[in-house]
Amino acid sequence: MISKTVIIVIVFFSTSYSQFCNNLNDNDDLDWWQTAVFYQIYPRSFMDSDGDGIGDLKGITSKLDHLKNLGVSATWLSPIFDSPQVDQGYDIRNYYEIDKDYGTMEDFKSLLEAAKELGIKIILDFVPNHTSDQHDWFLLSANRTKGYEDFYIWRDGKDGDPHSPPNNWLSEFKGSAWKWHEGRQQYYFHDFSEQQPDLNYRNPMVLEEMKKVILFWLDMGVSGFRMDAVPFLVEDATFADAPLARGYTACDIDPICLNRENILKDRDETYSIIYSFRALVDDYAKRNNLADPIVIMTEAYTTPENTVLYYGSSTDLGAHFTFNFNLLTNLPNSNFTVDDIANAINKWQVYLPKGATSNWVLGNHDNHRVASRVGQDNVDGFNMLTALLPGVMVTYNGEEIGMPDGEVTCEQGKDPAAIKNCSTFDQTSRDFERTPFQWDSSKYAGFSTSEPWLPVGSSKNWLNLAAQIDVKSHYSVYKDLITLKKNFKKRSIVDNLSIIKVNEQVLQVVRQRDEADYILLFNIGNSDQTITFYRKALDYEVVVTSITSQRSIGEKIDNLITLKAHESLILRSAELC
Ligand SMILES: *[C@@H]1O[C@H](CO)[C@@H](O)[C@H](O)[C@H]1NC(C)=O
Ligand SMILES: *[C@@H]1O[C@H](CO)[C@@H](O)[C@H](O)[C@H]1NC(C)=O
Ligand SMILES: CC(=O)N[C@H]1CO[C@H](CO)[C@@H](O)[C@@H]1O
Ligand SMILES: CC(=O)N[C@H]1CO[C@H](CO)[C@@H](O)[C@@H]1O
Ligand SMILES: [Ca+2]
Ligand SMILES: [Ca+2]
Repeated sequence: MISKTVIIVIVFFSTSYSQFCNNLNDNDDLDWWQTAVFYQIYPRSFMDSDGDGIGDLKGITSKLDHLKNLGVSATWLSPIFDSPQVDQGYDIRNYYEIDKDYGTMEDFKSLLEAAKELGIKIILDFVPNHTSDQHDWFLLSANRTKGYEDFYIWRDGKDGDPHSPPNNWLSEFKGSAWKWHEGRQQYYFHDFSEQQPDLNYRNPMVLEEMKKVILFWLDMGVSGFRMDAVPFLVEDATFADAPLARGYTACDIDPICLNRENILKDRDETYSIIYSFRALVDDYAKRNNLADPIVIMTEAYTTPENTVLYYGSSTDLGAHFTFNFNLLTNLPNSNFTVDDIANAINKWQVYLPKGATSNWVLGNHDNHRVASRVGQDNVDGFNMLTALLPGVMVTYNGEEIGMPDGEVTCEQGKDPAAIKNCSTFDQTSRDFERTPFQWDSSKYAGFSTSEPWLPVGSSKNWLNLAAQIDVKSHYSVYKDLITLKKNFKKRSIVDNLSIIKVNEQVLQVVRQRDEADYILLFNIGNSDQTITFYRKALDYEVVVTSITSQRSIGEKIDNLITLKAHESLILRSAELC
């Protein structure tokens, strides 16, 4: 029986497949990024080449073969620019220099070159909302140097009182978003830490400067940008207090108690800025006759309605894609259900503009790792899900081997927002998902020869890349998935997706394409499940299996099937074209 919570999008075709097959054109591939796997590297924790305990660019270069072996198309690097590292590089002091922790400009050029040889594109993290308080622009603005006075958002205290912030706005990192500056005798605004003053995008010079930054790195040879925290680019110009969010009677620490929409975030001006960045990179690609487009991806934690605005329209193109965090935010702990997964997918599909490229994010350096959120045994099923769903797949480094969170105490912690208050560190810290990559089981997990900046997770003894190379493992499953995903590069006339709740424990995803039907069967629970599942074609065979599965590749699958606890499978119908 099908429960009423089932969300089904099933389309029955009256037309035969062979009719579509006739129209197939071998050369009609999608653009490289539309079916790409973007692998996020957190440079500080990926690979340390010089034994100072901090990951670096030479370390990344030395591990590019890992990315090549995985088959990923591109990697985006969390910020590598000169920074006091108050917020792990999201506080940039100089957009044109590599931070000394990570190496030199020469190291970066070598990385680009080596990556290019392997066919891996490099995407940089672009942080437009704020700089470090040690950036030259801020120093010049603070002493009112001509031309820089309004580079940041400066205000007098309320009613001229230097001890009273201009209004009730709160920082994402808690507490007032205003910081008194002794030198300038004014407050400045900061959405994140007080060492990250917000740039003033109402000043056209700021936008011009940021465009120069983009062009500089394009000239260097990068393939695109991931744009950080974009909903926060512009604030309300009247500086009126933000109203309390529904259900709150007071608000002075956590910004969640303020209704920030249209005041502190998600303002219309924000989208135009992204559209202007898109126009800039398109123009660059055109002027330089680049074979491949330069890609922009935006990071926006906001409502689905607002998220999709970053895509823009046919007249105002925006981001190539904007991160879809639904699978992250809808499944916050191991207590998730099949409905939660189905809702997370459908919620996104509903809002995705027609013709836009979809994308699926399972993790990043701001959220607990997949294995810790959904359970180690479900890692393969979730990787299968994001590989099978249409569009871009985004992987945070370590998720390909199913790394769980590491263990970090408040004293060892580095996350600025969390270490402020040790009593809530366990709930708020982002350090757990930032522990070093587990290359092997040695003392420092093959990451470094000395004590790493964050402790190595205890799971390295049984969970590390070396142990997964030649055996059936999360790693081998992930590689199989990327191989499978290459099938989706070709444009397909039919590309229909159905998300089906088979029962409380089993999710089915059907993707019907010209060449074949693909089916994911995913048992998220602890017990075996015998099911019958929706199928259109007659013959299905197994193409990818989870490590919890005992089935072999090529095995034919009957209508009636018993899935082991946490077993997940991708099936493929017989070749249709
Ligand atoms: C203002 O600050 C800049 C940067 O620190 C410095 O170079 C300049 O000399 C300062 N100007 C004045 C008038 O203090
Ligand atoms: C898990 O879900 C059940 C039922 O909805 C709920 O009672 C329980 O509190 C949840 N546990 C956690 C850890 O969220
Ligand atoms: C996922 C991500 O990159 N989050 C970043 C968003 O921006 C703030 C401020 O720059 C960072 O602290 C987060 O790490
Ligand atoms: C529900 C759905 O997405 N149906 C689509 C299935 O694929 C055909 C061909 O691409 C579309 O025309 C339908 O809209
Ligand atoms: Ca180092
Ligand atoms: Ca801002």
